[in-house]
Amino acid sequence: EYGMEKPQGYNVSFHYNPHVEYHHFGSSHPMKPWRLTLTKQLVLAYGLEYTMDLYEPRPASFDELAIFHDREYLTFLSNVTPLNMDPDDQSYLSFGFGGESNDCPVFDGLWNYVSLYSGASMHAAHNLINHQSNIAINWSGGLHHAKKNQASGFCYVNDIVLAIQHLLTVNQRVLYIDIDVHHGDGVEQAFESTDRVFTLSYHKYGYDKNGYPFFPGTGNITEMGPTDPSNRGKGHSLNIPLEDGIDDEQYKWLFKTITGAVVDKYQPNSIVLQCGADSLGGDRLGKFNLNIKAHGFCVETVKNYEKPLLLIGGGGYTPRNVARTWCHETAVCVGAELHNNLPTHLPYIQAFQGEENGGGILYPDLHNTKRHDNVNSQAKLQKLVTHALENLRYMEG
Ligand code: V1P
Ligand code: CA
Ligand code: ZN
Repeated sequence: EYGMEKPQGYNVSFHYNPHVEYHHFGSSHPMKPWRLTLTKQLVLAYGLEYTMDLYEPRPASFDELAIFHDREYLTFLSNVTPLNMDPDDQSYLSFGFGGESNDCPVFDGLWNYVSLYSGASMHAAHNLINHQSNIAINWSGGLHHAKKNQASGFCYVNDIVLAIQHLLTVNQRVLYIDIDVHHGDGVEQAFESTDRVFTLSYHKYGYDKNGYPFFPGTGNITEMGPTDPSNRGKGHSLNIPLEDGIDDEQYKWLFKTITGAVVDKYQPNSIVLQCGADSLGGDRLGKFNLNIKAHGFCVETVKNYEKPLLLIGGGGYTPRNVARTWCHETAVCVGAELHNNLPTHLPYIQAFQGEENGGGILYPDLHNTKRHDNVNSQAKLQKLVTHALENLRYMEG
């Protein structure tokens, strides 16, 4: 691979295997892979495919997934089907299936699905390693809750961990940033004992009025990884717990201040940004009030650090807004501005019409569409920033 001519100019690559979108978690399940169909259609309708290198990556193999995951877990995952599964089986439960909420259902083609989104993240990492891309995008990935031997929160295989492991074959330090409304616990845990990955997650944290924690219930500001001074991972996780209703200006300020400080201090060789779109206003599961351009501001900010960048998807449960956001962020990567009126030749345009506000446009006002009052006071956020910057001092030995 070395010795090859490095391509001229600035390259953005788009890694997408359309077979992912044919998988269904179940009709009442919030995770809808078809949001990826909408995303791809928007990207094409705006003509963004001419500004990027497009790849249709092959599915990852069992052995590739076993670089992070336990083989017993993968064997189970590759064999289980809706017809042969046994809800009373001990391994079924211990591998994270079943349970009251059934967050991780067994569905047809599950193994194919996990291999496809993981293959795309690994291929995107591969492109960064070979200097074929400055930014590599996989909107089908970002499944940050999966553990090495357990499915969790709609995530079965952790494509992010696999991609980072791949980057670590050539990069000394990788920075992982997570703007999904949920805590990126699986990635944090996977790298808790190394100083070669720094994990930074912004998320909602706290309890609802019935005393139930917001999923997954971890990620307070005091959680900074191992505390043992002999552990190399000490101080290499930073969590930014936020409350309901955070708005554009607050989030942008927090993101720029804290992420900037982490980049200055940690000096990563490459960056992985998980762009979960459930942090938008009006999300079916999320609690924040962000607009599309504020979410995209995070991508723009990270792009401006000028490091090899892997952009991946994640959560996002109001499909039309997921598609709008990821299309906008694809445009941010290639440096294009998109007109607000959706292209009239867009297939599935019905999905973007007939909304109370936002019908037929790319940038609807999402602020308070689900009426989550903003309970983040400026004083609390200021204290949070101070605490976060203090935490960064624990990074060195
Ligand atoms: O809150 C839970 C359960 C309750 N148990 C004690 C855990 N599960 C959440 C899972 C959210 C997963 C988010 C994934 C991601 O970070 C990355 C892709 O975005 C949950 C929720 C909720 N409102 O938090 N599961 C469901 N809703 C659910 C609803 C309908 C059918 C199946 C699951
Ligand atoms: Ca997050
Ligand atoms: Zn999420």
